[in-house]
Amino acid sequence: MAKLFRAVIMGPPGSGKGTISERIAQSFGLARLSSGDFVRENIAANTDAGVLAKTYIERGLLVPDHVMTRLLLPRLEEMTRHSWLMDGFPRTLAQAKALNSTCDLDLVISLNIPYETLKERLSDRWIHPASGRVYNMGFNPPHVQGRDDISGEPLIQHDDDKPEALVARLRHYKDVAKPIIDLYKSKGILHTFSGTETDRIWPYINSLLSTKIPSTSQTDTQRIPMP
Ligand code: G5P
Ligand code: MG
Repeated sequence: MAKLFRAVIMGPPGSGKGTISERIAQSFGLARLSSGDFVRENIAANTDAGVLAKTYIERGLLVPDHVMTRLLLPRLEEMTRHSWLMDGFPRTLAQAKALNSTCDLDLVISLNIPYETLKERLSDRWIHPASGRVYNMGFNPPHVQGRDDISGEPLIQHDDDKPEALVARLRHYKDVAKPIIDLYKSKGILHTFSGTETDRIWPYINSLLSTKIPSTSQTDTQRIPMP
C-alpha cells in the first residue's frame, strides 16, 4: 500500500484555506477535513460541544482547546487508511501538541495574506450551509444571486464574518499562530505561500504537492461527513 500522506493547511480567517483545500482534495484525492465545518455541523446538530462552541464563535473567539481536540482527534484516529488534509486545526500550540501525539505530519502549508485583502474577502463571503460550498461575490459568485449552484438553496453569511467578530479574529490569529509556525519550521515541514490572489498561489502549492503525492482522478475525492 502507498504511504499515507498527512497534511495541515493554516492561515488567518479568509486566507483561502477552504478554497485551496478543495483544490488539493480534487487534484490529489486527499480526504479533506475542516475544523470550522465540524464546529458548524455540531452547532447545527445542537450537540453539547456545538452549543458551547457557538458562544465563542459569535464573539470571534477560538473554541477552547479541549472542545476542539475532543471533536477532531478521534476522527483522525479513525482515518488509518486515508491520506488527509486538515483545514483549520491546529490553531493553538496546545492543539499542535495534541495532534503531534496522534500522528506524524508530512507537510504544513501556511498562507500569508495581507490584512486588507482578508477584510475585503470575508465581508463578501456567502456559504451554502448544507454542503459547506463557499462563494465570494467578486471571486466566485453563484450563478444565481443568493442561491447555491447545485441545490438552488439559499446562501447565508456566517455570524463570524460579521464586522465585529472579524476584526477580533484577524488580530488574534497572528499571536496564536506564531508558536505553531515556529514548531513546524523547526521540524522542517513548513511551506509558506504569500500573495493576494489564490489563483496565483495555487500553481506553487500544486507543484509542491506534485513532488510529494501522486495525482489522482477527481472521482477519488471525498468529503468526510460528521462523526
Ligand atoms: P473556520 O471555518 O476555519 P477561519 O476563520 O479560519 O474559519 P475561513 O473564514 O473559513 O477561516 P478560509 O477557509 O481561510 O477562511 O478562506 P476561504 O473560505 O477559502 O476564502 C475566504 C473567502 O475569500 C471566500 O469567499 C473565497 O471564495 C474568497 N477567496 C478565496 N481566494 C480568493 C481570491 O484570490 N480573491 C478573492 N477576491 N476572493 C477569494 O473557523 C470558524 C471558527 O470556528 C472556530 C473559531 O471560532 C473560528 O473562528 N474554530 C476553531 N477554534 C479553535 N480551534 C480550532 N482549531 C478551530 N477551528 C475552527
Ligand atoms: Mg474555511
